[in-house]
Amino acid sequence: MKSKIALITGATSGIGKATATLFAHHGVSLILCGRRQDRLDAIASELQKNTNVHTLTFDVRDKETVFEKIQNLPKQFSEIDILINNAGNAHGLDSIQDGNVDDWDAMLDINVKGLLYVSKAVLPIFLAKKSGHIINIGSTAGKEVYPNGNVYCASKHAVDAINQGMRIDLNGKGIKVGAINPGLVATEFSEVRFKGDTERAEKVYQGFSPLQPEDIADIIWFAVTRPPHVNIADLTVMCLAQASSTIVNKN
Ligand code: NDP
Ligand code: 8X3
Repeated sequence: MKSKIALITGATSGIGKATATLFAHHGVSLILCGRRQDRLDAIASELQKNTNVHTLTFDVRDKETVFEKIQNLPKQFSEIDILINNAGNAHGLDSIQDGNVDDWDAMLDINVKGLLYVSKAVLPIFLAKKSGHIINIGSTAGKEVYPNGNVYCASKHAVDAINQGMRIDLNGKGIKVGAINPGLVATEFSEVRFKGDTERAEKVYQGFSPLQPEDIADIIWFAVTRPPHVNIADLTVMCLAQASSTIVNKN
């Protein structure tokens, strides 16, 4: 794995940052993406102790910049082997009748269209060398809709469909495609969903032991280190206390 190059979107926090840290530990060269330049710089400076790191600062909604930056990577980083489509968030938790249309735009533009733009920019590299691995970060919300989850759940159901569609269309081209679908993971996810209401965000993970971002990073590492003929197509993971999108055993 030391000769491999991985591009990770949403590497400034949570699952993406934990994955970057684990990959760096194993010597995988990294292209780390996110909007927050200061965080990318700090993470890069830490991980550069273990591996080569290049950062790309962009909003995945900004299609021109996504293509421009990925198409103009320095030679040392241009032959990407692994794409982790992780960038995304929920915005709001409201009924369909009370939902904010700007939140809807953000979730569909980031979680669905942003994932498509990054994939479309990376795919020519994979197709040219007839190899590559795409890991799409879906969610239990992409398997089961929960109350007030409407558009976030729709965005993750779309990721589920895109994951299947990618695997079908890329079949026979040497490219692995698979989704990891986490349940509740204690990251900045709820902080973003509740727009900085830390108290409300913390409550989401109280009374039980949620997944940690490192748990998901471990599973991603497992997926990318399978033998060449093995593809993890779709994997759902929850913490012990969680049984479904709506059933969580809290103390
Ligand atoms: P975090 O909020 O901790 O991380 C989200 C990451 O996405 C950040 O690095 C953020 O970077 C990046 N991001 C968000 N919006 C954009 C944007 N417009 N352009 C570029 N990057 C963006 O949350 P998680 O680590 O939990 O989330 C990662 C993925 O995991 C998401 O797809 C989420 O839906 C999914 N997921 C999370 C679960 C959970 O319970 N936490 C469960 C199931 C799935 P920056 O702000 O610097 O741009
Ligand atoms: C994130 C998990 O249950 O908050 O996708 O939607 S959940």
